[in-house]
Amino acid sequence: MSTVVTTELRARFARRLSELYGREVPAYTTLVDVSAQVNRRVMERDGAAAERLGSIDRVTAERHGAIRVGTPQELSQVARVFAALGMHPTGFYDLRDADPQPVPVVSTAFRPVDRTELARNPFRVFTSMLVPQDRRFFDEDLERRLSRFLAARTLFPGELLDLADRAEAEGELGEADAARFLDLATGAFALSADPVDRGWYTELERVSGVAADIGGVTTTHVNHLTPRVLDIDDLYASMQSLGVQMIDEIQGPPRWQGPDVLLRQTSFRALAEPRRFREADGTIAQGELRVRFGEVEARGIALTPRGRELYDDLVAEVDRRLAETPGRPRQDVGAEVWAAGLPDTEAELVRRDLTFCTFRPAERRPDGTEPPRDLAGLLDGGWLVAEPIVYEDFLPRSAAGIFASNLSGRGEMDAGQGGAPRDADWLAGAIGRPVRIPEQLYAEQRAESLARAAAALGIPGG
Ligand code: OOG
Ligand code: NI
Repeated sequence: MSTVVTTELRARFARRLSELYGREVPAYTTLVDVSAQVNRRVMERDGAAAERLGSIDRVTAERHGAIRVGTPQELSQVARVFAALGMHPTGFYDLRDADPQPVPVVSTAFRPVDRTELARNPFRVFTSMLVPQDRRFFDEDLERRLSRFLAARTLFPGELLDLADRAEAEGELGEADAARFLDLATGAFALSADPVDRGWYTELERVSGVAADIGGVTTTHVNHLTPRVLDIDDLYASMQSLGVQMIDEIQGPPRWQGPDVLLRQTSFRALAEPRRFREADGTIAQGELRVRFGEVEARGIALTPRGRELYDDLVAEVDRRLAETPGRPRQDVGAEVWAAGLPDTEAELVRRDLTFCTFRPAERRPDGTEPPRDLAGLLDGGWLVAEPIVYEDFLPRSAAGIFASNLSGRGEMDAGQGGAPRDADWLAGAIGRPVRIPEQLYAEQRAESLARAAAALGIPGG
């Protein structure tokens, strides 16, 4: 009997989720179509350079999803489903103190971690977990009722989790089990027709729209699915000319003359979707909620810790200048600050240890001489070629911005300490799985490539 291995399960799941979301949110299909048009335009315009950060096949198929859960138990169940798909918790994002708008969640991303798997299918899911214990958002009484509500619901059926555990342990499932697993996994993220308790939802909404979306209902759902584009400025303009209202800004780095780094994202506003409500008197009424939206992203080169520090300084500088001269578009100030603060070529970014890359021996090397022993010499002398590593992760400020731009009210929040410390180690303990650190993964890839290249050039010890 034929089997379906992890990579294929992930690719099929990504397709199934995309079909589901396209049926549920038709505007998503428009976004995917426009993204494909933009990518075709960039391929025609830039030729081979367009594929510098990933083959057009990878980029066209590439999506990230976003989901939201309520408890560490739910998160560890989600982790089992994603492990079956070869997706592992990577990165930790605390959005509770995000500037300018805090959100009562901590997040991680489930994604493939090695380069071959990413190249085969890079599907990832930004996954947020509510923190009802945080006193800036929830008082003791609300925390107690919220926790009781969350503890009483089941997001993932036992059969799904059993199949997930088997797929993780064996690295594959038989065709029939794979089909069943994919039905159940996709179904777990479909929008439920169950009525929403109006009073409870509204009470949570006063604290935060995200708290209501997570803890105000008995199920979970995919919040958005994000295609990747090669030119997000073109995408933004194209969507607007189709009459789709986009959020005010593209989040992340500005458009500038240098190579794309990290991640630029934008979204269209959440759309009203019909939902059923249970009113205080027990009757069921039709209503609507606006929680699900469309997002699109352009991925750039991963920054080293040094590059990230510089990036954070540039962001702070842009904020400072905007505070001094309000009214100027962030994009303009950003481009100006970036041009002054960052080298604008890939080679110079690598030389200054600001971006991550892998190294391979050049096809045509200098002959008759010994290779130098230092990296700069090897690059300058034409012995080694650097290839950029694409950023596979997320940005907390952009994530909070994406959350915030799609909330109707600001919610109520107390100042001061929340009293619920959370970090990557806490998360790892809570779900019983290691949480990978993105910069470490990139650094390992670089080190491995360097060791291989050194061996190929006959340099001892790397
Ligand atoms: C997640 C918002 C963040 C991203 O790509 O940064 C996000 C959510 O709305 O659940 O999706
Ligand atoms: Ni997203």
